[in-house]
Amino acid sequence: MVSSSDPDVSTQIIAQAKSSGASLAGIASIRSLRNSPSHRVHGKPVWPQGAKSVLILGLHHKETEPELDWWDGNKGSPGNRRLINVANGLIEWLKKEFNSNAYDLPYHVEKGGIFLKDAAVLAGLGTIGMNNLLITPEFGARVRFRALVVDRGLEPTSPIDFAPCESCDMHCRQVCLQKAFRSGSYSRTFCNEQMETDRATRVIVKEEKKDLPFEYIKYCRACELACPVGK
Ligand code: B12
Repeated sequence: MVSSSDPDVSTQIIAQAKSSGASLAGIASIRSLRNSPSHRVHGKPVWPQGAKSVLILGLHHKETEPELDWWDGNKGSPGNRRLINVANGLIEWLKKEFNSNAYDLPYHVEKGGIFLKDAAVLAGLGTIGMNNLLITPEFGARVRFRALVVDRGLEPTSPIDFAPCESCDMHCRQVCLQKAFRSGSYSRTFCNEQMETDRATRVIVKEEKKDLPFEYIKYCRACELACPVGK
């Protein structure tokens, strides 16, 4: 019989996630996530009953496909909807293959979601960079995340030894329109001012295009797109 923490099970799950459309996937234990910096400092979500593992999915948001990132209020953005579809397919697959229950977590922490960057670090997808974003070896910071919790103790994928910012002259910080790193670390308040400007200058389109709404917000990605990793 295959044990649920068998590394082979985790390998199969990650392979299935990638073949369903995720660019990256990894696994962390709920126990490690409960103790991660953001969950320790900013309160603990109410985890679905029986949750033992987190499956974190990443989608590459290529610079050449900016529309993946445009927010329209209909479950976020086209990229987020893609991730939701991958997550829903995996929920069915996990039930069928391993008789495991999995739940797709909301995006927002205040609605029961988790801190996705913490989960991605713990699952070994990358490291927190000088732009305050999760930097992956493959795609730099140009990745968006979604998470599922699973009611089985799956073998985690471990954090990686990856420090790309050590030898970088921090283009990410130089391009920030709000100088949000002026104190030497990331300021949520200054960054959020840009997000508010972006909301106020939302795009209203006249012509309908596939999977794109009439109105959407192009949130700033300057610190993300300036990152040379994975280019
Ligand atoms: C609220 C929010 C915002 C707010 C506030 C951001 C903030 N960092 O405080 C605003 C609106 C300003 C914002 C802006 C942006 N956001 Co935002 N945001 C979120 C959201 C919903 C929650 C993040 C949060 O509140 N974190 C808590 C704060 C305190 O954490 P923090 O500043 O990141 O610092 C923590 C980590 O660095 C961590 N940490 C540090 N070192 C280590 C080491 C280890 C081992 C571990 C485990 C953790 C860890 O501990 C710190 C303290 O808690 C997440 C989605 C989610 N559910 O997670 C997306 C998310 C973080 N945002 C994302 C993005 C892309 C952006 C923007 C580029 C805008 C855009 N185009 O989407 C900017 C970039 C800002 C930046 N440079 O950080 C992505 C990040 C992807 C990535 N590659 O990292 C996320 C994950 C959403 C997604 N779709 O995947 N965001």
